[in-house]
Amino acid sequence: MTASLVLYGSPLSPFQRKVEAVMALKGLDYDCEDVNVMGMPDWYKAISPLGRIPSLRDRDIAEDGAAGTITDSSAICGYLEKRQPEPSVYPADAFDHGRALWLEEYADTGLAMAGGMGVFRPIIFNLFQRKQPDIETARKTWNEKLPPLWDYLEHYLDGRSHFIGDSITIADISVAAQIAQTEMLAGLPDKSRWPSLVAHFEAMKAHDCFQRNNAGCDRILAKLVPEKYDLGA
Ligand SMILES: N[C@@H](CCC(=O)N[C@@H](CS)C(=O)NCC(=O)O)C(=O)O
Repeated sequence: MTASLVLYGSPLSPFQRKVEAVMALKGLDYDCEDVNVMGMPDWYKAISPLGRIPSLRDRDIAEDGAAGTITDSSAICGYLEKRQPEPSVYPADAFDHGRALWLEEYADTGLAMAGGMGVFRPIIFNLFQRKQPDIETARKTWNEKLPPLWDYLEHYLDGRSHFIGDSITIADISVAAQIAQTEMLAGLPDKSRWPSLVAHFEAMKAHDCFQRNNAGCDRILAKLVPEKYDLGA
């Protein structure tokens, strides 16, 4: 039986990971359809004019074409929250809501630019093209660009299990979705320097809401990256 919701993208996208976690947390069933980011088909460009994954289709709205679709992980998660309000992933308190949106943005831009463009792409995109992984760029990013980003999150958490309140919000999901992007290739930041962040990520990665995406990534990476890279200085 087909699900009402279809996610177009790839499990390896941290933005798809974020959306999958929100859908899983809300108990929403969904189908996945892969879209190749290195050669996007025209039918997909019509849905995502900026040429990005993921996009969501709600088959209850429309079965084909651009109708019934929403692109951009933040827009999709905002839609899902209205479509299936419980459990909520956005805090009810106005100020906390704003803070959650900020951390989502911090993850989607700060962590994504450094970890995605500076570690994930130089390794994986090269491997997909049967080239040597660009370890020098990845190592420089890991040692110079990522530590200040992790520092901010470590201070924000300050020993707590969640970024805001005591249940999972879009902030926890967005940060973990991006940390996963580097963890799958190079492991975790040093636990002695970033203990709260590492504990937070380990708990989030083990949570039910990430399991389907974890399995999807493992399937793709099993042959491509049999061992993690050591990017430490
Ligand atoms: N703001 C977008 C960002 C999505 C994004 O950058 N996706 C990447 C893959 S992880 C992509 O589609 N890149 C294609 C490209 O840059 O050509 C979101 O939240 O969904």
